[in-house]
Amino acid sequence: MAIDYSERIPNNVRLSDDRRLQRALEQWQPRFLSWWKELGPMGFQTSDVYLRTATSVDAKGWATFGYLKMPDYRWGIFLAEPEANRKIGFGAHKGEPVWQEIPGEHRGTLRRLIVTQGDTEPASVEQQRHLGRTCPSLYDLRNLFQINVEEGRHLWAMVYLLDAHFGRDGREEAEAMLERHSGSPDNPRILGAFNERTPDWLSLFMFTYFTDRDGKYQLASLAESGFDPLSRTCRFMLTEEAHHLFVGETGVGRVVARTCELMKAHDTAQVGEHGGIDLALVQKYLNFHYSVSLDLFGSELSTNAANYYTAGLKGRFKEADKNDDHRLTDGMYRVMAPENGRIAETEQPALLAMNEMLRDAYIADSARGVARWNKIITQAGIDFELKLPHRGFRRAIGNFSDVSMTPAGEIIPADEWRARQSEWLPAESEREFVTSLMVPVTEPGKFAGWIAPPARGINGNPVDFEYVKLSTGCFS
Ligand code: BYC
Ligand code: FE
Ligand code: FE
Repeated sequence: MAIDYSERIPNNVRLSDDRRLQRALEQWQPRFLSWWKELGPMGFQTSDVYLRTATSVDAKGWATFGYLKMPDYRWGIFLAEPEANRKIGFGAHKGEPVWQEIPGEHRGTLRRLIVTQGDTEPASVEQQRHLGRTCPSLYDLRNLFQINVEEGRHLWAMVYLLDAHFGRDGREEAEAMLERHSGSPDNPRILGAFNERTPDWLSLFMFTYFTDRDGKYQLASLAESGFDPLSRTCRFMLTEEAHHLFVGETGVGRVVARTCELMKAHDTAQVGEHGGIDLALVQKYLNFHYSVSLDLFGSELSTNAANYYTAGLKGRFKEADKNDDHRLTDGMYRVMAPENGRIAETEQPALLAMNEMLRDAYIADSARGVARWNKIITQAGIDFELKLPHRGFRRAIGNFSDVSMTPAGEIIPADEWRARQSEWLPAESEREFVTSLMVPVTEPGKFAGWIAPPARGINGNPVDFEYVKLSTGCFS
């Protein structure tokens, strides 16, 4: 179904047939826009940005590219096409027709899931709001803003579900989504990673590689939902997510490539004085972002997660590909936990281990990009390997939250860990160094000295295309 752009809120859900819902969303829209002005990207609101906009919802060919000022982006409500006769694929209701309305007994649970998902979207925009001022190129600036407007739209996607299916409670939740703020001491965002800072572009690339990847896995699990409107909205969100992950993977890859180039040119591993970021420091950023992102999967053993699955609300990643009964009432799953100073593997009821299953899929996926970064290093003839730290490293949630672990997986006393943490995590002085490299580069086709240019531009355009037409005062 095509998206109707003639309406105030573009949509493919026949919003004009539902006056109550339309009114609720139209009341929320100005609040969203004032939030965007106040806590969205700083500056650049009057610049023309080369953005893609969704024009239909099929996986391929939905995008139209053109210059837009960010506040004119048409945030709207786009659900993937319904699947005829879709059946619930897992849990106690497996085989029953999917729900178009929420069964009363699952209302509270589903609301909580939708709110948790929705909360992350504006949080990430808040976290990234000041980065435009230090963009390494117009190409990167455009990618940042593309991600920001789409995360804004992901919030719309969840607010639509809340307004359409949860009545008054839903409207209250929709407002609360604009009241919690990333890092706020009194009213923070719900999940840990979304209250961390994203102070520089290396952090942004790590965030979009590791934290947006949690988004991919969570959205894919929610796309399996028996609640069909949630499934359809997540399916479309996933098509947007692919670009966020691309920005992360290629962003880190370009930093690595530039560092290797400087290492060879100057015959040293310490490229700092030549304006690059040492591979050892890239590793520390990786350790930080990977560990906060692993926490986003929740505890290894979770009755919440078991209930989500049994109720048919949240499935596994690619549920249909799994070769089992899709109920898991008597399956087992291998889960790790610290035990007497070592890491023990135990067999646990699969239903309780849903979070760990998803985390395992995420870890395998995360490793693939790291391998590609390492290929850049080997091809440069350099002897260095980036590594994912052990899953128990620096965890705040779950089995490992009570132990202090090195990236290699050794459990050590807490005071030793504190004394040694600058071996594994960026020290304040290292963060300051990275910040000092963040000077804006805004000439088309030019790139900051700490990052290599991308292999190609966006939508078939050259790398030196003017991806953002800067307006006067956009940096102030
Ligand atoms: N920080 O039973 P447990 C994205 C809480 S990212 C703080 O193990 P459960 C995006 C938990 O809420 C995708 N608190 O948790 C990326 C619970 O609280 P209560 C976001 C945490 O429910 C980049 C307690 O600890 N989507 O889209 O099994 C840019 C016990 O935990 C954390 C979703 O998360 C944490 N990290 O699983 C933009 C999907 N972890 O009940 C966007 C929806 C756990 O004691 N959410 N807690 O108050 C879920 O599926 C589940 O809520 C979770 C947690 C997987 C997050
Ligand atoms: Fe998102
Ligand atoms: Fe994203």
